[in-house]
Amino acid sequence: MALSLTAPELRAQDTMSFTLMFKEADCEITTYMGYDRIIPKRDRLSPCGNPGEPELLSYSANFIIPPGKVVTEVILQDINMKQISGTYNICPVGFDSLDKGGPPEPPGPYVLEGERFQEPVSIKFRDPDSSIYGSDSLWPGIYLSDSANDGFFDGATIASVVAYPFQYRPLSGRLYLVKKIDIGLVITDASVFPDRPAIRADHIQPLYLAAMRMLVDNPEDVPAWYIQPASSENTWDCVIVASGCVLEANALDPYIEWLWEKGYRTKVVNVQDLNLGGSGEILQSHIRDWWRNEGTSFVQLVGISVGPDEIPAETLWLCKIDSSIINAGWGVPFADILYSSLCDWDYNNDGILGTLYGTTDGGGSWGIGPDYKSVDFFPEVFVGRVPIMNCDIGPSQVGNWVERVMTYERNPGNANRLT
Ligand SMILES: [Ca+2]
Ligand SMILES: [Ca+2]
Repeated sequence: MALSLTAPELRAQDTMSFTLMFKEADCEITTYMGYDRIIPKRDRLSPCGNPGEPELLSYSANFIIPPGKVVTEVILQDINMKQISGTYNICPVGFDSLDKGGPPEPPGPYVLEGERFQEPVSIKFRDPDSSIYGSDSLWPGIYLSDSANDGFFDGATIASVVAYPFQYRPLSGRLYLVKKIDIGLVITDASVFPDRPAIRADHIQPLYLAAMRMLVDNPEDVPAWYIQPASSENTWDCVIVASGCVLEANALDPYIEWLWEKGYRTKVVNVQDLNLGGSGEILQSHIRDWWRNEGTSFVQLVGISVGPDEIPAETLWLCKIDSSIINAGWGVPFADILYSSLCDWDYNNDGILGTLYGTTDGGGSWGIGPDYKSVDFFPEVFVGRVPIMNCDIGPSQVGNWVERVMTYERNPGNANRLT
């Protein structure tokens, strides 16, 4: 989709052009409790809006751009829109609110599959926002986010832009589909060049290439802008991090042998040798080093944090949170994504990781948090965790886990593509 820009032709600042296409088959319009709902049928198309607003869909467009570049401006170049036949009473956002006067809903998709909503008694809609529903102005009336987020996937720079392919006139019930959006991304030199892996085993690299092609809307540009690691047979494809007591009990040995049998060169690391002192950031820096220099693509963490010498479980302030959510019993979630997407999760260096929204004091701010700027969700390595509790019973728990995993992997039934 990019125009004729190739590496030597890119100037310090330039505009790359892309086109997004949408069709009616990308969604399904259903009725529910007297409203019409647009159900997404395409990856990266999801419900959007704030409670009370018409629930339309947004599309997260990802574009690979040249390494060492950054997007400074997003330009809407052209659109082609058509009306969808019929008239619609689009439902307001707020299906899973606790009640009309309750706390804001916890983060999560507003659209869930049918069964959750089959008990109307427990469901109360947010009131439709009368200033929107009483108007015939085009909603949302914007077609693109006005800026792009730059993230990194395996050393490639991915610019993410939000597109709004549905537009709605509430009073007359007219619904429109944006069939085509032409987007210009103004790019310039970034202040940092992304980290990227030096080496990787031949049998693993196709996984990353396929993921990259699925991730972006301009897969034809992947060969030009994705610098693939050098082929190597001197890699640690898989790293297992476990507590010394688990390793001493040899409970993982059959699993490690199985990984080698499958062709994954597997390194085993005793977490006590890493001197983490309870810091997830230090563990992340080790994983980043393995990914960058040793060809590591898979990390299996065995154990949860029961002390400073164990594998840390960090809480990340990923979601919109305020005191009413905390009072309602919604805590700050534990998340291992910092071991997977190897970006800086503490941009403002306050020791609190992943403050993407809100404030860490439980105050009422709903704005973008200080760590938002440096975070992306594109994983550089595949990370799993076996949540065993402690050394007293850990080895036997690991033994059970190993037995189940190997039984499944050897006899996956209809799920063999997942192993
Ligand atoms: Ca990343
Ligand atoms: Ca922080």
